[in-house]
Parts: sequence; structure tokens; C-alpha cells
Amino acid sequence: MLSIVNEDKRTIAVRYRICAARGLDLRSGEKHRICVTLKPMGLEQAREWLQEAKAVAVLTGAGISAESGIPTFRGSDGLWKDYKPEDLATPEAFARNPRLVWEWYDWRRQTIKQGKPNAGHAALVRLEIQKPNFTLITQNVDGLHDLAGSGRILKLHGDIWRMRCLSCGSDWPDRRAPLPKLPPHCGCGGLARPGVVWFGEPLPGGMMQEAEHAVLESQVLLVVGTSAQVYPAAGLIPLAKQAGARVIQVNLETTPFSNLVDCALEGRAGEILPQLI
Ligand code: BJW
Ligand code: ZN
Repeated sequence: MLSIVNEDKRTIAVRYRICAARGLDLRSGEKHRICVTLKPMGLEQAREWLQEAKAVAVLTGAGISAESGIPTFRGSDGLWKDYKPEDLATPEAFARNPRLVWEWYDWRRQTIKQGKPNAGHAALVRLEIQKPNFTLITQNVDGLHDLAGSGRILKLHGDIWRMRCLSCGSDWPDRRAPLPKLPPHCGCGGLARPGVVWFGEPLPGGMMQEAEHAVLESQVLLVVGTSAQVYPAAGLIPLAKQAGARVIQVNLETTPFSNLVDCALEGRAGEILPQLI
């Protein structure tokens, strides 16, 4: 708590401004954030572009679900801080030790199950209703866009709530968390794997082409909460620029495309998206 005893009015005013810039509320102590009053630069312009556009594509990443309590992958609190992708998110890792990989996915399914869609997911549902031509492309496997009520979703990296049999190839939904037995098996006796896309695996058939098609016909691409480091998903951003679309990025941090996009809004998706839409 900052002390304001014996300080003149001007000093107090300056302290308020510093606290406001850091997202802190001096009156109620440092821990209370006053996010609603902070408007990122360019928000009005971005809102106008979105309002005018008839065709809009949205690309989301783990950051949109962070405010629902679901860990992201990269960054100081990300999953890759404690786990190596090559130990858990590759077909080789699964072949080596399916039980270990399933333990990680079972833990993540339990975490995700506790999360609810947030104001960012809800804003994208409103945007879908407003636009005659709208495509939601997500790298997320958590299913929160479905729970929020989004319609058609291009899930580039699959769905953690689906399973696939390595023997007969059938795939089915399963929302149990925790799973009763690890690793899970198919009715045919074959070993089941999570219905997600690991490094080195192709994306679901035809889905990337659908995503590219949507981006190419959009006037605006809204990119939310992705570090834009994983391909081919990240390639949609320069593709949109090449095709002449406006690109609006919403992220807590800068990304490799911050200088390329038309507007990079820095802040939380759950706070910025409701102001934008
Ligand atoms: C907030 C926020 C808040 C926080 N508000 N913001 C070209 C160049 C180089 C490499 C390649 C290339 N093409 C392919 C590759 C290889 C590879 C790749 O990209 N590697 C790079 C890492 C170097 N790609 C692949 O292997 C892909 N497959 C492929 O290309 O196949 C080709 C092929 C063809 C034919 C036959 C065989 C193969 C597959 C990629 C699969 C990625 N899988 C994962 C795991 C999914 C399953 C699971 O969940 O376990 O997908 S990895 C992980 O990263 C996950 C994510 O979807 C993906 C992207 O992460 P995302 O969403 O960007 O999250 P973060 O954590 O990185 O970022 C979060 C962001 O949010 C941060 O910026 C924060 O600041 C921000 N944020 N809170 C707003 N509140
Ligand atoms: Zn089977």
C-alpha cells in the first residue's frame, strides 16, 4: 500500500496517474486493478474497421482462455516452462510413453473442465451474430468457444475433448475428467490418443485451406491471444496483410507480427474485446 500521508495535492495527483498507468487503484491499495478506465491506443480506429467490415475472420490462441484460468503454453507462466513439448506433445512422445502423455492430458482436462468462457469468448459470439460473413479459427483445444456459443469453429489443433483410436481410426467425444483408466482404450481394444494435433503432425484434412480461404475473403482479421510462433496457423497473419485486409491484434505482449499488423492493442482479451465489439 502506498502511503499518501503528508503529501501535497500535486504529488497525490501524480501518484494517481502512475498507478492508473500501471493498472492499479491507489485508493483501494495496490492489489486492486482499475482496468476499465485504461483504453489502449487505436481502439476507436479498430472498432470502426470492425463495424464497417462485412467479412471478418478471427484467429484465437491460448491467451483468450487465460482469463478463464487455463494456462497458456509460452511465457513465464506457460506450460512449456515446466514441460518440454518434445516429451509430451509429439507422436514420438506418445509412442514412447502413452501413459505419461495421458497423465498430462488428464490433468489438463481437469483444469480446463473447471474453466468457464469469459467476456472475450462472449464478445466473439456477438461479432458472429453481427457479421454476414464470419469465420472463427482457433488454435485452442479447450472447447471454450463451443461453450460460449460460437457456431462453426475451425479447430486447427483439434479438440482435447475428443479421442481417436490408433487401431481402427474411429474418433469420439469424451468429456470425463479425470478419466477412469489411463491410458484409455477404444471399444475395439486399441489404444486411444487425445484428439489434438501434435508437433510434426498435419492439421485436420482441408481445415487450413478453409482457414486460408476465409482470411483471403475477409476485410478484417482479428488476432487474439496468440504468440504467433506456431505454423501454419501464424502464417494466416501475413496472408491477411498480403490480401489487403486490416489486421487487428489483441495481446498482453508484442508478437513477431506486432510491427506488421495495422493495430496492436495491448491488454487482456476479456477487457479489450468487449470494448471493441
Ligand atoms: C493474452 C492473455 C490475455 C496471455 N489476453 N492475450 C514453418 C516454420 C517453422 C516451423 C514450422 C513451420 N511449419 C511447420 C513448422 C513446425 C511446427 C512449428 O510451428 N514449430 C514452431 C514452434 C517452430 N508446426 C507443426 O508441427 C504443425 N504441423 C505441421 O506443420 O505439419 C506439417 C505436416 C504436413 C504433412 C505431414 C506432416 C506434417 C502442428 C502444430 C501443432 C501445435 N500443437 C500445439 C499442442 C496442441 C495440443 C495441446 O494443447 O496439447 O498447439 S503446441 C501449442 O502451441 C498449442 C497451441 O495451439 C499452439 C500455439 O500457441 P498459442 O495459442 O499461440 O499460445 P502461446 O502460449 O504461445 O501464446 C499465448 C499468447 O497469449 C501470448 O502471446 C500472451 O502474451 C498472450 N496472452 N494472456 C490477451 N489475457
Ligand atoms: Zn478402435
